[in-house]
Amino acid sequence: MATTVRWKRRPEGSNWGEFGPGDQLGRLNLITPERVRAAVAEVREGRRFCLSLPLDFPGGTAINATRLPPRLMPVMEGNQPNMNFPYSRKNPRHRDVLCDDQVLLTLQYSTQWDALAHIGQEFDADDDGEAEIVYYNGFRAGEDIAGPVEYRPDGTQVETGQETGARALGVENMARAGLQGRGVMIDFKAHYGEERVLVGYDALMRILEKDRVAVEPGDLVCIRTGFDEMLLSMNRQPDAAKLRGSFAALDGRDKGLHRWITESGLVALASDNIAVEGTPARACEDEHCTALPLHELCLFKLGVYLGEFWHLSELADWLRAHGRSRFLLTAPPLRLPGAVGSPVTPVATV
Ligand code: UVW
Repeated sequence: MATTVRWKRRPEGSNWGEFGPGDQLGRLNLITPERVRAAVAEVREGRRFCLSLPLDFPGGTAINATRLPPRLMPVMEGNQPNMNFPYSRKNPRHRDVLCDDQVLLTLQYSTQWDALAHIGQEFDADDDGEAEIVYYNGFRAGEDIAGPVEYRPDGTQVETGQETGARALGVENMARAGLQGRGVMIDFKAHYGEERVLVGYDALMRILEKDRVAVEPGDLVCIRTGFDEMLLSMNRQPDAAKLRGSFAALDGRDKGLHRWITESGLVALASDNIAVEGTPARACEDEHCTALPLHELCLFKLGVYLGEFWHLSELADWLRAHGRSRFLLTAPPLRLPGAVGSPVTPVATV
């Protein structure tokens, strides 16, 4: 990968270039060996929590019509499915039995990470007066993030003949970095119960102060809203309207919150809900405004990762009962080259 600067203008409030012109890791650069040692020092009991939902949750397509539940299938050998396949069929002396499967998996259906290639913007990074599609640190649609069609500014689309995949900013970068660090839990449910509220900077600061939670550079911040418990109770038949109308979520349009995310040095925001930020975002009066303001700030401007549909309730309850908020978090995504998001089975150790 060339290390020339890819942009002449960078978005206001972005940190593009601060980790180098070819940087693809973003804030993961802040998880130094010293910070991993600090995370490991949070392990006192040796107890572990699985922070993933079963990957067939939420269930169906009511939450997102374009993301499908995983479909398991046997690997086929000719027309013969390799499930409970007796080797004796091939060689009567063999007694082995084989199961071998494959899956059709929407990578962001359930507990997931968004990679930095997940959300870009139409932005004039080369300062020629016209916006082009760019991603974190100026990586480009087409050259770096490839898809089957090019969406042109005049509203047309043409086939590219390219294979789909992120040649930069893909999820494999997070995996190769060995994503592990200090998790910090912020418990909205303990303060708001099931009430639907958008939490901005002021309210967040009150919660941090009340619960004595400190967020430091390099931290992986988890926000428990209560969404996961309700979702699990719906047992794969989610009532999308009820879920969307319940629980506190971050107010993505709150400028104070943006400042805090920028200045805190946090590396990731993971939540048990659909999008970390409340969706749809509050109405915006500007001519151009982003539909997903925290996605824009985090993935596009700062190289901060977003985790969604995490299963946080058991850990959050345990931490609160023990007067703690910090833990060791180990959460590498799949090392799947070119993917823009990934299922993850995060493990918290306390
Ligand atoms: C979108 O819905 C676009 O993304 P996410 O899954 O990150 O919320």
